[in-house]
Amino acid sequence: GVGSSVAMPAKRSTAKNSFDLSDAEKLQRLEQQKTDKWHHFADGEVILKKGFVNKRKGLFARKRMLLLTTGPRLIYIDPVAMIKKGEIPWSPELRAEYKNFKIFFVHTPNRTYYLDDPEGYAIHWSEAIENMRKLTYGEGASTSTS
Ligand code: 4IP
Repeated sequence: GVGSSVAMPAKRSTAKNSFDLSDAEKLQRLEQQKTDKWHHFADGEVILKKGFVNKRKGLFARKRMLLLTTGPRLIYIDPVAMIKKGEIPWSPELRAEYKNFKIFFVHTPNRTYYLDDPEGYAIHWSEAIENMRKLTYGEGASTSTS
């Protein structure tokens, strides 16, 4: 009958990476995400990666929860006050740079964000952000000027 074929989610064999979610996958993940304490900061988008980072500005670093969501968006939250503090603005010029195990940068036209992952997975962050950039804007976007 037709019943079984209707329930089959579209297989995305052309997906460039794990962030390229089908509509069905997105709905499923949003449903699962409702119990996540960071869900309401994600503005209805799927959280693709999250973790604590120290964001340095001037002399001091502030501990923030960083969310990479579909959209794409990069949202940072004060985990003590549980309030959103800001967003790293996406554009084709955004570029993530891995410095060492703990440190990575997110370059934007108006600012470079200095971030550190105390767990030492800075490379995962920079790769995730770069993957999202390529998925959103294409491989050719934002070629390095350095
Ligand atoms: C603040 O320093 C925090 O680092 C802010 O980060 C930062 O804002 C401020 O920069 C900076 O002055 P103090 O906490 O020592 O005052 P957060 O917003 O995460 O709390 P952003 O959001 O821009 O990094 P300014 O220049 O944006 O105000």
